[in-house]
Amino acid sequence: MQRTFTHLTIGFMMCLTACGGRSASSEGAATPPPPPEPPPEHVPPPVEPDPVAKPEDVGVVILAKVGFQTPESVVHDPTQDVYFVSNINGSPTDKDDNGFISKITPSGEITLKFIDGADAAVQLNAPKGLAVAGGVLYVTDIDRVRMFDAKTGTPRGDIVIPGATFVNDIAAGPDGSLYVTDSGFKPDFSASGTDAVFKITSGALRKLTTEKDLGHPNGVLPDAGGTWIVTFGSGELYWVSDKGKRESAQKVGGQNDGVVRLKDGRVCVSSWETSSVHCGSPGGSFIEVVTGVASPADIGYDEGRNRLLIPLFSKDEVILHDLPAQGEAGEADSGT
Ligand SMILES: [Ca+2]
Ligand SMILES: [Ca+2]
Repeated sequence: MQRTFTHLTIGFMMCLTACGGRSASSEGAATPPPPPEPPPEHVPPPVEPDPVAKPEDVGVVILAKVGFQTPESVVHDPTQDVYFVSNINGSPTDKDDNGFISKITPSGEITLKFIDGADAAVQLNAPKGLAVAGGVLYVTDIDRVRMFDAKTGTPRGDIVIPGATFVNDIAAGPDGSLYVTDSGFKPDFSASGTDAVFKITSGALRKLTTEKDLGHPNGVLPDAGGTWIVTFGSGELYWVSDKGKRESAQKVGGQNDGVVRLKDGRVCVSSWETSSVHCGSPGGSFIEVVTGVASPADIGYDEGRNRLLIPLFSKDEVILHDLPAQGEAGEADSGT
């Protein structure tokens, strides 16, 4: 495995130097800090023709071959102005305690194992959804939500979700409560029947809806009174109110994973089926704003920079993808 710290930029070169993040080895053993890496190399884009960039793009940075292992989610912590990346490292359902959380600065400097399951004090199996609220980094992990100090990475306990099989995304709502999905998968990805949307308020867990077939809910985007959900199974976007009512369902993409809201109000959904990020308004049409991104998992959004944060689950890469400024937005694509 190549250990070079590689910075691939397409389009406008925006990642500067100083990308001296540690490129720690992938197999997450309890290793001492690795010896200093050779100087970072800037290499031209290799043969891989990912057509993620378009001339209209302000900037696209691909963080590749830096040690990510099955990255599932990227979230922006606006307080510290850093991005966190969850790395499942292995199967999404294995309790192997080798998961880790990376920390990235907006210019691309990486602390690969900011939080590491290999540390004796840290339990992390298959970290997926991430949320930052009140100085706490929330991390979903198969059947629970783990909490860490967002500044230091120190563990702060966990919230068990009884019976859950595949706890996936998490996000904080405007009232400070947390919304969490269980995608309802067994290790072989057959249905476990535990599909659910939960709301956690002051540590108390409540199942929002008792409906059986929720289409394998994945990404969550809370708003006042409930949350938008995107589904991996049925390829939908729908709203679940705090009263448990499911409404406003529509098809978007397919095999949907993450969902964020842009500062211009549009909602963006990542789709494995189309290898794209689709943006639009619920109830209206959606267009592909970013294309050619294979296995785009739980996307994040840096509002200040109007930047999508896209983990490529199967490629061990993270893309920092600036969007066109407001007013000239969105039509950068044929929208097939
Ligand atoms: Ca793991
Ligand atoms: Ca997800």
